[in-house]
Amino acid sequence: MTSPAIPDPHRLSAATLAALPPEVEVPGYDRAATRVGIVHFGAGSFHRAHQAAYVDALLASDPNWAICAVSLHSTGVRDALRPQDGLYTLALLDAQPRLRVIGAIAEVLCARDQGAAVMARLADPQVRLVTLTITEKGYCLSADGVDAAHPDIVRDLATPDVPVSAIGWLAEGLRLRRARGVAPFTVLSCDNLADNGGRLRSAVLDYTRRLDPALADWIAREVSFPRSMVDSITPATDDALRARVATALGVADAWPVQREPYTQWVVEDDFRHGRPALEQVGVVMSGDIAGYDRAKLRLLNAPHSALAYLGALLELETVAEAMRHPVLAGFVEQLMRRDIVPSLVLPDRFDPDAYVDAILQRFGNPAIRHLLLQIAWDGSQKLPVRLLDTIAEALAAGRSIERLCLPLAGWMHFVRRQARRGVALVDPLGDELAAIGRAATGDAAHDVPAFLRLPAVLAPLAADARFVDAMQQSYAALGDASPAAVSNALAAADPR
Ligand code: CS2
Repeated sequence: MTSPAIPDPHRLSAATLAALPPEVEVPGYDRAATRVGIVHFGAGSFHRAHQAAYVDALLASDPNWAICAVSLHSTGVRDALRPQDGLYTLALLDAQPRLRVIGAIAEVLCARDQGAAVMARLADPQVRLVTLTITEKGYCLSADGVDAAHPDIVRDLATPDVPVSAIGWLAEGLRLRRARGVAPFTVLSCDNLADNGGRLRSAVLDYTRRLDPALADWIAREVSFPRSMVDSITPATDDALRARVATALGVADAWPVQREPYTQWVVEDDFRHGRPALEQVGVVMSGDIAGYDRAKLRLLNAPHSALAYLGALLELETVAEAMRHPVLAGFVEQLMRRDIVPSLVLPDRFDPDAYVDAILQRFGNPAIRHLLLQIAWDGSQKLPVRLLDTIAEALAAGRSIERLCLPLAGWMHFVRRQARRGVALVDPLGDELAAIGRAATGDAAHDVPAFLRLPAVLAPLAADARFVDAMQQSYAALGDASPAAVSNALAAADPR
């Protein structure tokens, strides 16, 4: 990474690294000797707090896997990290917080205005792995391939050599490698989607088949898309963190990140052209990760979303606060133990009770200010992958879905409340949802069907009369969605 001509003595950078106080952990390897071996799409906080921290540990023994971090659209991370030579601080939040400077990111680019540099990295034979954290919506998925009506995909299919979507970048990078006789990179999705690798593979194949069937065949034969499960609670960066880091370091860091100390990364061991020795830095390499990703999505992410919407209606601010609310915390625990665990097919030797205990403890960590409104983002994308399979399986097994429907009804009331307050939703379907929210009357028979008509959100169950009934009952049970009404509904849904 090119440093500014005169390094800022008041800013974290390669030049100021050596003078940091000894209690701040710094990269223990020679950064100048590392080489970029990974291109990562989605340079946001989760990547920098999670995968980049593993890679930082790995670089101590193998210099070949430094990261070129790419933001697809926004220039913020690049502009913050460039003057810092890619360095940033990771705060591990616990009773005794720890600070660690991460050196794994050797280059940071914004694809929108540095397309040629991104493409050069994707075509570089030294790059053997492309990882992604682009959030659920970034995949532009349809039920079994790519959403060919998505504006970014429409655009990329028309001009595939100047892509804007992650799928378009992957396809163009792989096309170039094939044309140049370079072995393909492995594509590793690190987002919270069940079968993330499989779904990304289907989307890339569907996309390339529309452009170049021979390329699609080559990708199908030659490229692996391992599945992975990622887990670490990562609250968004705020000014309090920036101030804390600046005080501890003695220099400013424009974009530190923070997470809980707990972290897990399970990766399916399917790499055709070499891979980093991830198992040496705490990654679980596994033959079958489906059990892990199901357990995590259903037992951590689904309860998180339940806390987010129901907690927001209760006028609570953070997850830890929601876990201290006697009725909400009890409800969510019952949801996990009585409704979600029974539907799970678990990996061998996986103890669901211990897993639930650990998650409840993590949610309650008082050292973390994890805003419910952050988790509430993108509900139209998150809720289906977190809750719908559990509900479908409960219906098939003849179990009650009463408690499982309450978080969904909570989301609908939340959408309505934000519309009435004039607060914009962070959601790719924000406009459609705001229109439904504004037209909502509070009457379940009127409001619920409007949400169910949205394509691709609750659509897979929208024709099931048992689901529609249960949703209307849950929505009605939440009444006017005031804190008192929500508390009553949650207490009534808890049979203890
Ligand atoms: C959260 C996740 O924001 C959210 O939707 O549920 O980001 C969650 O914190 C992580 O998946 C934990 O690994």
